[in-house]
Amino acid sequence: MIQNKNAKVPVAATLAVFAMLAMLLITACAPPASAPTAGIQASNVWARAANAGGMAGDASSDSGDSGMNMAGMNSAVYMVLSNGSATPDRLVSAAADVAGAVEIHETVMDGDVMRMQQLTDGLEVPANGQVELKPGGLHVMLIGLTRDLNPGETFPVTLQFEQAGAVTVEAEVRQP
Ligand SMILES: [Cu+2]
Repeated sequence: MIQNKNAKVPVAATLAVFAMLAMLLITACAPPASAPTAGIQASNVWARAANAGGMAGDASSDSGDSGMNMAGMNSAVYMVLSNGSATPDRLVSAAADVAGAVEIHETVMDGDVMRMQQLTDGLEVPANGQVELKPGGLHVMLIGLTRDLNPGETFPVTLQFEQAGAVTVEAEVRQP
């Protein structure tokens, strides 16, 4: 009986530690493709499917009002940004290998015309709040695609926040 007692205490303690570690791991892994950094979580990250360009016979008569002269086509990344901290944060820039340039844009109505404009001061994510980037609204603009974005593929996007620092997420390509 004494042997049993001696053996039981450390086993129970070890099990408790294991259980705690397991819970921590499960918690940490629950939101896929999100940052380990405290505060900012990006969820439902997706990008609009697009061709990088160069399709013969497809004269793009799109009257570009932004004066972009990039060779490739554009796309955009959408997501929900959640800030779990008590401090407001700000998405200041973004980067992705699949595009020549990446900007933070908003879509505004200019009379009957939808226009996009760059948010040069970035995008605030309120304390304990969230911001949705979605078609027709806020988005991360991919300018001058360097390759096709085919539905089902994923690619990394690195988001730079004032407080949380760099947060890399996986964007899933979708045909909206
Ligand atoms: Cu845009």
